[in-house]
Amino acid sequence: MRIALLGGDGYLGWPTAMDLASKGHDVWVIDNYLRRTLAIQTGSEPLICAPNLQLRAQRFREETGSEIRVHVGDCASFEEMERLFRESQPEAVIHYAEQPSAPYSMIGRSQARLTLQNNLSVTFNTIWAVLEFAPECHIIKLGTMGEYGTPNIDIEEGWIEISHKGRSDKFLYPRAAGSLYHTTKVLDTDLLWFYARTYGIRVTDLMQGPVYGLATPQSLMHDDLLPNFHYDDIFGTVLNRFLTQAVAGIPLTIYGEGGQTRGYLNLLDTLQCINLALGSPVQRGELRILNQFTETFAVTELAERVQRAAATMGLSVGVQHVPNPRKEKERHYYQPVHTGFANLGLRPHLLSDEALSEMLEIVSRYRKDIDLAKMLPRVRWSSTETHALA
Ligand code: USQ
Repeated sequence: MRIALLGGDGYLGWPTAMDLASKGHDVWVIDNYLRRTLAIQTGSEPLICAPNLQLRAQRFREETGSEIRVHVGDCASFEEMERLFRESQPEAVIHYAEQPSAPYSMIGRSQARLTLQNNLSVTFNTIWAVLEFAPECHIIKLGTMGEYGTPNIDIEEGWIEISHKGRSDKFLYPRAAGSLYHTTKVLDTDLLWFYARTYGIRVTDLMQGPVYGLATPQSLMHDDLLPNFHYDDIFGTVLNRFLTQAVAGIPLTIYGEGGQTRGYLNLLDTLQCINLALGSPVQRGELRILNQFTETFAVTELAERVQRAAATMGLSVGVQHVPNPRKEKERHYYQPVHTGFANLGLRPHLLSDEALSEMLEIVSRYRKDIDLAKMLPRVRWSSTETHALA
């Protein structure tokens, strides 16, 4: 297939580009390095500093003989999207090109505005580029499990039947996001649903949980091909942070009680899910929503797993309960359905001790680059207080 991949420099974007190109697809990536810029501005540089996209694509070609076409450009500019779509004539577009950090979106007004404008503009431009230049194109959009929040009832897969005063209808499952970043994903879903039901675009919206891991068949070929790996409080996701903290020998930073439960998945399963979504395009006018995770864990359970795996490598790791900087429930019911991908054939890579040890070993290679100043949370979910970072 001809595939346009928006946000191809990211933690998920680059491994996805390599995976699809290795499978013989024609892959065009576009990225404006927004996350790299924001990471520098907030002192949140990744542990593994990846070369730029051209150099990565060149290294990938040397290692595999496969091509990834690179555009450095901003998807929030419609002209850039028009150029990409005219050139690539995509049969599918994978939209990852968003400001991805909940803490970043909560620093202050300008960060909130950037998150809102960037994320909504890119989704809007994706929709219009499809309408104008590739109307049959399947949009595969990265949403988040965080759109649903943590309701006290089971979370369905995108939609819910509601009976009310003797009548019933099907609606988008209620959303209650916990950060401005997550709220932009809720707004994206509403935009996509409007354009699907009104203009007949085809959309798969992926409600993904926090992702962990580094190793894919291509990323292991050369250190230049590893994904960006963040462990800081702003761009690092919780398990990647715990792995790095374990290697650095500092206690794992559990926010509050640690009963916060989320649906997690291995980077390898993100790749599988994208392939499954690509291989099962939806009808014109359909918005398919798939819950994309393989297992649920409370933060305390993740910490215990990391401690256990670290112990097998001779690392003795403690935990610290730091005051929770976020507004979120620390003990709650959490029962999300996730049968959609299982029915499409997903074979999960579960969080085994072996998987954790492999990740710990890769992170250990970069131990000397770990900056302990990046461990404690700097952004609080608090009213209009001015943050040092703002
Ligand atoms: N947490 C800790 N200690 C830490 C870091 C986080 O206890 O050192 C807790 C958080 O309070 C939260 C949970 O771990 O309850 C998950 O936090 P996270 O930073 O791993 O994930 P989150 O901010 O929700 O965002 C990440 C990605 C985002 C994606 C989302 C999926 O950055 O792009 O959309 O995971 S989900 O969480 O399902 O919404």
